[in-house]
Amino acid sequence: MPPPRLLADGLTLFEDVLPAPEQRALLAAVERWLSSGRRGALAGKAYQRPPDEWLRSGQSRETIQFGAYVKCNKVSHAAVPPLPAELARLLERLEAAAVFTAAQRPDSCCVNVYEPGCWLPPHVDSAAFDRPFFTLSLASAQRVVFGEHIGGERGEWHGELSVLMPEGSVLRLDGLAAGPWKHALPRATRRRVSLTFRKLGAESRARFEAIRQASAEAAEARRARCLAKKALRGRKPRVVAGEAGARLLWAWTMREHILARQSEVAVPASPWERRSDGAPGSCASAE
Ligand SMILES: O=C(O)CCC(=O)C(=O)O
Repeated sequence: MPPPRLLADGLTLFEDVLPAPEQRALLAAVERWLSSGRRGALAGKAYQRPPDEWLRSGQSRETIQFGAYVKCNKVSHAAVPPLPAELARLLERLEAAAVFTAAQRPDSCCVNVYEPGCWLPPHVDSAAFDRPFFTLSLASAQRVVFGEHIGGERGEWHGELSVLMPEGSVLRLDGLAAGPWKHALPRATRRRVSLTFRKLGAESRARFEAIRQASAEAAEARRARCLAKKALRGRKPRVVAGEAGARLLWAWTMREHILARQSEVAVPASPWERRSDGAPGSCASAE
């Protein structure tokens, strides 16, 4: 691996980090995730396709997100799967190659799939992510434009610096290069896949965890109330695991108990005795 090249403040290019056979293996994994995502088989919001309107103009790309969910450069608590084994192994390799230190090790990845003509507008990555962050390039070598002011429109960008990202290379963004400098992706000339690795800041991670936990508890409580209502209406209970199951069993047992007590204390129904004048009353043997 050649020595890293410092291109500007905080901007470092690591070339030939991943040999060709490993690039192919990673691309094959991306294709598997992509086809699962397209048929709705990836958990949570892991797979995202840009709106048709954006696709028509070439803006954006298909994404698969692990570890953190980002939409329009905003990070939210929405659930996505954790980093898969393939990416955990890749991170070990990048750490061994001194692309980052153990303390900087990313915990999320956005896999970007750009078809020819796709581009990204100038932006600074969300401040919810620690610096530095890293992008591994696969499938074709494309450019990224950096600058405090990036001019142009719809994928025709110009700025202070234009960097070619070869296949198998990693670009590390830190310092000025990670903000306030922006970066933008010009229209891809060929299909390109990139993996952006970032570490969610501790404060954001704790906040998102707390939101997820509270909403899981609220959903569980709603489910338990719903099951209990059904049981009290006399629906036969199914065996349900966990707290919801225990509540359901309790509701059903209470219902059975109340019904049993009712039948013990109720006076058996008897036909009214008939009076001799035919009116309901005292004498049953009128005929
Ligand atoms: O694909 C790349 O090289 C960069 C992607 C990017 O800027 C982003 O996901 O915010």
